[in-house]
Amino acid sequence: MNRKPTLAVVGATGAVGTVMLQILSQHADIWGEIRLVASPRSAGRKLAVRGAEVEVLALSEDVFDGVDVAMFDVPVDVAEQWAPIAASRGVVVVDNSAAFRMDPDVPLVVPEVNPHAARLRPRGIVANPNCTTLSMIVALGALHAEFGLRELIVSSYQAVSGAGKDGIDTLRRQLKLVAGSELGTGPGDVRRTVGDDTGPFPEPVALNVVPWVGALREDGWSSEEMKVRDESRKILGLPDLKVAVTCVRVPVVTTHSVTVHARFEDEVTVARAREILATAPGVVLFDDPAAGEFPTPADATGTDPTWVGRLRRALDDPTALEFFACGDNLRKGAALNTTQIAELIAGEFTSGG
Ligand code: 2RA
Repeated sequence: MNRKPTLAVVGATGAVGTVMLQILSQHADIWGEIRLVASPRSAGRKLAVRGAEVEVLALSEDVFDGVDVAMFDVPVDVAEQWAPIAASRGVVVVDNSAAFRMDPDVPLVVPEVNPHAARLRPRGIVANPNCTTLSMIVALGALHAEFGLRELIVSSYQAVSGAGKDGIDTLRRQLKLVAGSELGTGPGDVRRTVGDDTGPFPEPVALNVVPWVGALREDGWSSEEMKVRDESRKILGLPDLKVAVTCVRVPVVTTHSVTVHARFEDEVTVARAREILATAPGVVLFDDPAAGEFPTPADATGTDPTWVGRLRRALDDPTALEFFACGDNLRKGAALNTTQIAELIAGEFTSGG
């Protein structure tokens, strides 16, 4: 087969779907038709992609006729129902929900780390990792390939857009309420001012940090922490990797950050780690504290790479590295990685592979 494949974007009107259309418009135009799909409520709307207005179609079985690859960004229950329907009609589904990530018959793919995994997809579905995993895994994968990862300790600093539009609206509403005040000096003063409606967060997020992301799992762990652990193990092919994660929400609109303590098989040097990160595809090493240079979400937002800084060897363990990484949770953390996977699969159509 050697033709331009047809792509469907399912969930085209959402926050991540919108970024997918921007990325498709910026990347090399490898697709034939691009079909936009959303819930019946959004059908009939027109959205711009590749410089043209395209009408949004309602999700149905027929909408997948003639489609080769579909990128899904929909809630878990919608993905659980519709991804297998699309796959049964011959479509390769690239799904950005948590529905299939840990299914042993569904590869979990980061094109810079394990692109080969996308070739073997017994269910016709490829999963895109969670945005927090994606904020570090490209850098970590490059270091693992050289040094052999043995243990991972991660703390996240997650943007409110990870909780969707409601998360962004909540932060903006709370920031208006606390702006220009003397709040943050007495116990409970922020909480009293923002009120009981804390949106999708369990505590006020303005002038605060909230050590909780996701739902409660066994023994006090959160679902988000379990995702980072399980997904890192699967992507790196290290099912027994020791992982400890603490996920924290911070008053940042876009771009998740993480601090990482990574322990490797043998002694590591910062010089070699710098070489690896400086040349790793998808990574930008921005690390010169003497010159005041390290990445922050304010600068990483809207960009594609994983930004890495504060690279040090652990003071008390010559086999371990410490670093800070951040990446746009809506781009590499969602729309970009999903699009990269779809483009990888598109190559099978255009190269006859
Ligand atoms: C969050 N990572 O930031 C989640 C979204 N998948 O809430």
